[in-house]
Amino acid sequence: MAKCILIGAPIDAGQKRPGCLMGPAAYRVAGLAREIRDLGHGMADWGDLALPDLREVASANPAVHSLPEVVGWTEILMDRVDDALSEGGLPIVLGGDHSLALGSVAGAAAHAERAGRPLFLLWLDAHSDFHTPMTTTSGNLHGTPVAYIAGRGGFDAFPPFPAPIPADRICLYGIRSVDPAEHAALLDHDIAINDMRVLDEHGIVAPLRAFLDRVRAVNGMLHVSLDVDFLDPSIAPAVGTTVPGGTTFREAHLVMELLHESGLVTSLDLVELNPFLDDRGMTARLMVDLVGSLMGKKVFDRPTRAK
Ligand code: B3U
Ligand code: MN
Ligand code: MN
Repeated sequence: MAKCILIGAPIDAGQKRPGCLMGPAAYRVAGLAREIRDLGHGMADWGDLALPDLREVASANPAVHSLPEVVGWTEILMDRVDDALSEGGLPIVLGGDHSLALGSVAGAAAHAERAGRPLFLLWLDAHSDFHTPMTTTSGNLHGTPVAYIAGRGGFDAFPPFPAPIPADRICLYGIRSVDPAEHAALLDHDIAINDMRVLDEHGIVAPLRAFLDRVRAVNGMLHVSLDVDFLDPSIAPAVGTTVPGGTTFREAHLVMELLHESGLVTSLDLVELNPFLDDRGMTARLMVDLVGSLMGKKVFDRPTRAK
């Protein structure tokens, strides 16, 4: 059984639409802690983090906004996620927009480095989030974490990423929106890009199993970053950047069930939920249900498929 630790990260500085900072509260209202506890896991809620005092940091790209805030969140999240892992916990970071992953994955990487284990990253998202602060045209830093994690340049204002994750340990899954600058940079990196073309042809299971096999083969740690827009907007409307053609309810649950069966997940982000845009809490509830599947909820409890 896991010891889950909820870490609220009410951050919306990584994009421009207000509302994401209500995310942690919505997960609590939707019963996330109860869902986890009812499955027999340990559960601690560390409450919501507060933004530390901000430092002056300049951006060379005038489009970038809220850089001091995002740097501040990165520093605090890095420490807290590292702390949670050091206590033997499974940190679940409640966002907040996706810029929080700059800090959560950095914390997981710091811990993995000390533990002498390789860290892998599964990015469940419509977007590749592979901009640097120099290439983004929207100026929204929620579009940059994968580049930071992979060790790309342009992040001078941020703490140096502890042990960047080699491209072949990163798996993008559900991708259907990539900007030209991201596309060009991705061509230079050996990152597994499971866009919708790949998932439509091979199905949702095979590419994920292949990645999980690689994590297992080297006793890796696995950070999963789940962006609400991984899901189709018809079932998950509470997100600022809806992209049609996302994963269905059943596909998303299957992904979570496979992750549970793998036993490999060591940290998790839930990001981009904007409760202000939700329809009677349906997106918050779906995200909680998906965490349930990730933590072992089953319709029928058959012996785990040997793998
Ligand atoms: N690539 C675009 C759009 C985007 C990225 N991540 C989200 N949206 N959620 C950008 O602004 O960087
Ligand atoms: Mn994202
Ligand atoms: Mn996204």
